[in-house]
Amino acid sequence: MSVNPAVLPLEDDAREVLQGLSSSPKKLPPRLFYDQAGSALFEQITELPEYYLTATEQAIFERHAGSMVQAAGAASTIIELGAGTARKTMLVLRAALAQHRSVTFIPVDVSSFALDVAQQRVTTELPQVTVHPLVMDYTRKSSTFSRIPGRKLVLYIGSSIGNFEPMAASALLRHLRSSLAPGDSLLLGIDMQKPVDILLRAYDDSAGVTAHFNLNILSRINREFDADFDLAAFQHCVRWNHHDSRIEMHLKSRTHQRVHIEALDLAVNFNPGETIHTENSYKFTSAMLNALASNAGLTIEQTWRDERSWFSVTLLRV
Ligand code: AVI
Repeated sequence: MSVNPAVLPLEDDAREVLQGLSSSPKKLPPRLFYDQAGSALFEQITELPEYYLTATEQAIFERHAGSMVQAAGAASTIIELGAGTARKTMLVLRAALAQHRSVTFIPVDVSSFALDVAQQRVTTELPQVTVHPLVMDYTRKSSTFSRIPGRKLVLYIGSSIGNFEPMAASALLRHLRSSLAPGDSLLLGIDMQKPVDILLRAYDDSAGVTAHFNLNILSRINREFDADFDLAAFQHCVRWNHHDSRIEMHLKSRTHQRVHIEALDLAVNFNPGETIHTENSYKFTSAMLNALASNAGLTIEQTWRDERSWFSVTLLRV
């Protein structure tokens, strides 16, 4: 492998791709999954029968959104980190409208496209809600929230926190806490530990959508960094890491190969079976959740679960 330092300074993505593919074992940042094709593939994943997360969390919201909003107290401003298709959010907003005279919804995302979709949906279905979209990378900056008036409820659902390593997850929540006021709260959706075969199937579905999602990260690097990854020469690979309580996704090289990444002036050699680690998805126990909350300085107020305790939504208080 050759690395030419003359290409520095680099943008964040470029720097992480360069460092990740130059390290051993090789890795790539999971945020690169979410280009337009990757976001569409992720939407497909959420509808797969094996990917129980979305439907299970949705059922928890269907049953308990009213109690969640009630437990959050006087919060009539709802901030959602990472705007999705807003299906679960609609349940929370409806419950909030039933309890408050006026409700403001602030979807936060790096993608203005995702925000447009969320805004469109909410204004069409719930015109009484005032929507103020915020284009922002909440993983780096959430201080803007302190300028928003009134009692706030932040939604961070869909197990998104599970894609961060424990230290980074605590740091993110700590940072979020410091941008909120005492009495504000956070609804956190997390995926719980469960039999390993169920976990493995959720990340290696029979239709191959997750494999496609994982390999799409290489298409993005080909396009954005002028690289020549041959997608057929890599295999989607899923592992349960018992020690760290996480599902890991990797891309395994099928052969001995050399990949060129022109924009980074980088050539990377792969041995047969060598992997690129692309994602961690942590699966929680109650003890892990307690540790996350206390490291972030947040108090666990109430938790709602499905009957199998596969997923949980916890209200944390600032
Ligand atoms: C976005 N995130 C919560 C998903 C997860 O389950 O960790 C990403 C994903 N990766 C593969 N399938 C879904």
